[in-house]
Amino acid sequence: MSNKETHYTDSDIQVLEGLEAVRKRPGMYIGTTGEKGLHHLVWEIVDNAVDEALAGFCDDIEVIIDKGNIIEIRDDGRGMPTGINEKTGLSTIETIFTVLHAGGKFGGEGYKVSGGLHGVGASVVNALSEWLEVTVYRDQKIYFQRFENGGHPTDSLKVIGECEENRTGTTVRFKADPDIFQETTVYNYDTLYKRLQEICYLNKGLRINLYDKREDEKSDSFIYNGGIIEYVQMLNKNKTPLHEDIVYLEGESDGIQLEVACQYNDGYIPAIYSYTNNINTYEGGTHEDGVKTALTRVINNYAKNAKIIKDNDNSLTGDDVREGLTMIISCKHPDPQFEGQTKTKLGNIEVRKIASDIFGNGFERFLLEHPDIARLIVDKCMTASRARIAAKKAREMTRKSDLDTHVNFGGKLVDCQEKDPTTCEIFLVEGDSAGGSAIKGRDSMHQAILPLKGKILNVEKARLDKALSNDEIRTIITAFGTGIGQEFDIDKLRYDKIIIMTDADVDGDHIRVLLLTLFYRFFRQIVEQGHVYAATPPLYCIKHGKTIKYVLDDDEKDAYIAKLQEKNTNYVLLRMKGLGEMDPEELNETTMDINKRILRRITVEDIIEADAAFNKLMGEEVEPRRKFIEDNARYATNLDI
Ligand code: TSJ
Repeated sequence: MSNKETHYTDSDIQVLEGLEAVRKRPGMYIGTTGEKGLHHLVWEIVDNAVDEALAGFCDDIEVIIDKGNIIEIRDDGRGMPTGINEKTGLSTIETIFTVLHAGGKFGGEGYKVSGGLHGVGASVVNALSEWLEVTVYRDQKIYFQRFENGGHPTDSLKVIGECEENRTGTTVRFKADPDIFQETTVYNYDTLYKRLQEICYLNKGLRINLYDKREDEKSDSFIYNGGIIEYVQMLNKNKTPLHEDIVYLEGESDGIQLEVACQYNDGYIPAIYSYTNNINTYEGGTHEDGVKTALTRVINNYAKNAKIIKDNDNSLTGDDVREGLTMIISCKHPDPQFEGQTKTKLGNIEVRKIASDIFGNGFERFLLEHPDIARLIVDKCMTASRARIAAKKAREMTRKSDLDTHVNFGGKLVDCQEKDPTTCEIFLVEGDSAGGSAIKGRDSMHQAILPLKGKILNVEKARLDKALSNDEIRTIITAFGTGIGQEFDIDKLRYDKIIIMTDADVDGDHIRVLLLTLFYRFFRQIVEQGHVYAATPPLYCIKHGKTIKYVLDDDEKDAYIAKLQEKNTNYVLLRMKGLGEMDPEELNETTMDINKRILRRITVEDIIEADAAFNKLMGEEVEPRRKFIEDNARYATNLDI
């Protein structure tokens, strides 16, 4: 045996040990081996093609879900380098696919602006695949290599044909290993759609085509020449913008790029989304802080210089200037530090000043150059400020009277006997008749009932001070015990669980969304700390013999009945009409009994999504509403929030 061969064998063993480590602990590399981890494989490969596009060498990326849940990703870039890597003695391509963390070192100059959550790359995907094939079109040749069983090459990189001179690019095709992804190897078209669309919004001019070649063939093509400007337009599509022109600012400093697009609408909830290297920095960070600080500073300065606010007036607060603001912040950083619980908070301290300067200077100029828009924005912030001050007064009033006498319960709240909040629950129940049944059917020691009459006021559409003069809302605030705004104190929450109990129909969904909007505005922490739930009343009751089975939806009903039919069991199917029509025992059994009921915990993201979904449904525009209802026909009576 020659030295060379011995050496090759050694490195080969080393290589496979690396990939074996990935297969032993996949979670360390892709987070989970569930559905999320499965899709992570796609992002890792797509990121490489996006990098090639951002380097300016590729226009089109195709993402194909093939029959059998095989993924194929193609780009028309330069084609991966086909030479030999000195360190490993293997081809560069084989190195990238078999050496852990090789991507960065062999990826050429220039920083990667995409980069996956863990930045682990192609070798991890290879390790977790039943098989993977790479084809490179370059120098009029077609190169090919195949790997099997978690990354074992079946042969070295080979030329398998010739191609036209102008044909270049890289294609990667792989099948996720079902031994690793035991939960599922089925890709979700919507998940790919949403993320690929987001990537295209964040990178103007980049085209990504998505194809589904499984049973129901479909395809979509994403390209946004306006980039994040079009992203903001899309987010505000079903809202009423305050001004037509979208504010767009960009700049670069020390290799750090920043882009911001924003537009105010006539609502009150801010929608500010920030990204770094195409990754949603959900927990914010220095880029977001810098921009927010500059926004508050610039608007205050403008308003003072224009003598709209006087020197001794109160300044506008951050909350005042963000009401109804839709904003996308996109930072591209050569060496991002991600922090926070979910590693989605940008930590690089130098970014704060860069972001503040780029946005601040640009936004100041924008206001000076667009005095009409500036006036609208400042007026809106002033209204927010006045409402905040009025609300504070109203709040103080609410607090005083309520704490003393509980008069504002107005006899509506039927409280529980227990005073220890950790074992108490409050049900917010749609309608008096359901409220009546809930009162009779409850566990009066631990369960309080607050019946709500019809639709509560939409706090998204109403001013704060008006919202606070609304009886229903005051009762809710008083019942919770926490106070709101600056007086808010989560430790005073009188119930561990706040349970929204509405019918499984469009009206019920609407009431739930209105309540959630209220919570989002006044009691965000209650939602964030997981105290808010939706009760899930059953849609059907199936009786057979002495058994009574409640089921939540049509799928569950069909499955249950199919089983009964298999066994030739007779049954009676009853559709549960509404909460109001259930007697107290039924209501208790199906929706309230802590041992039998099903509760869904509601998160802040749920609220944002539900709010967007409902805006579409309730919007004036017929087209988006029709499309939304068609797309979601299955959920029309049970919005998934
Ligand atoms: F990494 C990978 F295999 F997963 C992958 C890489 C998957 C896909 C779909 C595309 C790519 C990829 C890599 N597309 N384009 C590139 N480009 C390069 O690797 C490349 C090409 C030429 C040069 C050069 O300096 O000539 C440098 C690089 C990094």
